[in-house]
Amino acid sequence: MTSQEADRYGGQSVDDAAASDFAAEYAERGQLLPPVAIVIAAYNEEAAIGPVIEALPASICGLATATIVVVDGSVDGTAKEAGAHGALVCDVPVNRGQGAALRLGYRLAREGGARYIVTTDADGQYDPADAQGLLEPVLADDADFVTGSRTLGSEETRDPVRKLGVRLFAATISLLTGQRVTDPSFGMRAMRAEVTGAIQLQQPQYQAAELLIGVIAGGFRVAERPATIRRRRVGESKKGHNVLYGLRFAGVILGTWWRERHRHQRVADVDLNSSPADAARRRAADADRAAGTAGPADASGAADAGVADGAPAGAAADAPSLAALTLGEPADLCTEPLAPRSAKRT
Ligand SMILES: Nc1nc2c(ncn2[C@@H]2O[C@H](COP(=O)(O)OP(=O)(O)OP(=O)(O)O)[C@@H](O)[C@H]2O)c(=O)[nH]1
Ligand SMILES: [Mg+2]
Repeated sequence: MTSQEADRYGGQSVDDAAASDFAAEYAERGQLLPPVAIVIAAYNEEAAIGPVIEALPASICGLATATIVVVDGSVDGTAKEAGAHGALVCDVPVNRGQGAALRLGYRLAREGGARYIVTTDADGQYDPADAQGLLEPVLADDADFVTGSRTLGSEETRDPVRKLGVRLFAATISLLTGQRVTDPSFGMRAMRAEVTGAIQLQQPQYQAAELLIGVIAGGFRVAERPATIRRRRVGESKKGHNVLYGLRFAGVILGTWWRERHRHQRVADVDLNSSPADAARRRAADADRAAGTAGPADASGAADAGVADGAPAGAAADAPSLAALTLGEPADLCTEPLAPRSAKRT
């Protein structure tokens, strides 16, 4: 991938420069993170970010937390406020979007040695108390990725279009992937940190569906737990109104599904065209590599490319629903993937 293409797919050079500034600014504090990193993307959230950070728990399920806030191109005092309230702040000079900011935050979390990542938003819509219920299944090794669900929990909005949109997109993703999903756009989630380095994340803004379909496609164990979403009380949505939001979200669902389908198909084709002995050797090598690379440090290498490949070659055959739907993706976007610990789904 050329550097121009890398920038088009989300800005590897921007990520690298920001990560290097972050490392220089925080030194050991950024390199020796506690087990749980809470990652927040924030854009012009000066009035909201402080109370959000203050309300976050110092530990979740007994594990200490650190908060990483990725601000990009904000024109207000978001970065300063976040820092003043104790977060580690990565202040990127250009605005790229929530997806790019989260991807960078995941990378910083992995490179700092965090074992688990929890995401939330800067606008106070999510209840910090829900984080525990999301992390528990990951710690219990029942899931690799747990998203909150307003459909299983509660929501304050009375906007019928929003409500319908969430249910429609949930049904679409469930149908396309074979994994039952009830809320594909919930911003509070918990996951094993390395999962974020093992999937391809190239959406600059609307990452939620790409992340969710990516982890399902990667054969990771996905679960949902009831959670709450409130109305935004401070500031306004950065993502446009319902119709625009809906159209873009739909585009990401279909685009990601198509991409992952192609990828799995290509892996399946390689297996079909190999002799059984070659295919077995390749799978054994994949398994060995996965066993040896299933740590945060290695996973970060994939994300360093700005786009990471989440469809572990050896996992294609282990991801039944996606094996049926897969088709391909440009080779230059691929990096050595990380295999899921199991294809079991919850
Ligand atoms: N760093 C960064 N963060 C962003 C950007 N756009 C949105 N965000 C953050 O992403 C989070 C979600 O953005 P919102 O605008 O609330 O979007 P949403 O919650 O998906 O949708 P709403 O229901 O309309 O609020 C907030 O913390 C925003 O500050 C961006 O361009 N850069
Ligand atoms: Mg919001």
